[in-house]
Amino acid sequence: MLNKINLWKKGANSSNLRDRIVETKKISVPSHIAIIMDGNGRWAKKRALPRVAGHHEGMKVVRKITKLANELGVDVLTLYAFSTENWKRPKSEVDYLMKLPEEFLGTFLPELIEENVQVKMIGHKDKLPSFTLNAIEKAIEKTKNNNGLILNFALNYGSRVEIIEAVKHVLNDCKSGILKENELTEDVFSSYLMTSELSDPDLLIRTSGEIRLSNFMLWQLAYSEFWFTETLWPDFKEEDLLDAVNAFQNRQRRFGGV
Ligand code: V07
Repeated sequence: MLNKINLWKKGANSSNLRDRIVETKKISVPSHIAIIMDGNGRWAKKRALPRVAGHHEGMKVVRKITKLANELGVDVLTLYAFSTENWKRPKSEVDYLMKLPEEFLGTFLPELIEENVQVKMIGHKDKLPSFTLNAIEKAIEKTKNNNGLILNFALNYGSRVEIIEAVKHVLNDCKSGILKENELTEDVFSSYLMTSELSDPDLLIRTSGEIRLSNFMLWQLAYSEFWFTETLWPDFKEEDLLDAVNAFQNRQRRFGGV
């Protein structure tokens, strides 16, 4: 079965894609997939388009990949949409990026509700413009009772700040006696992070050929499998997600058995 998965040809047609989905679902699928969606600007530059055209194209890929992850039975899909470092980009680009959550949800929220997807967010809400935050909070509220895929957007997220804030919170709880020093375990510390309700990612995907974490989920990715591709995010296809999941499944088979 795994050999078959490895033999799928490039340039698959749609019936081939359906077959691959069926085969992939026969083996355990990662419960939590996290993706650093990189290469949108480069995609646009290659086409002599403004960078924001790449972000817009990337947004459509988010929809496609969410659908497939849900279909595969993935429990959590965390997408790094905007880092705390991204504020340093030109104002016009930041302004455009801040409009994408509203546009995405304006177009796709009815479908997400229909597909039983639950929208969540990690990151600091304070710096986000109110129209961005309102759109996201409305989506979180409208999908809070759904129990399909959790679509978790990391927005204005930075992992070191997340860890520092968790440490401060731990110190406070120790001072006030809610927590004893010797009760602080890895699991307890995890419960102080923004991802407290989520399992750690099993698989991290980063597109566009960069081999680094860029301050993304440093604590949570301690035991995750990493999968990197040269493919730019706007070019990322369903087949690429299946390649990543199949690679994860092959590694589990080889190293997980003991
Ligand atoms: C953004 C598109 C994907 C490529 C990476 C950068 C650009 C979807 C969202 C989003 C966020 C929250 C939400 C619903 C949708 C988004 C930003 C950028 C800032 F509740 N795509 N996308 N947000 N890009």
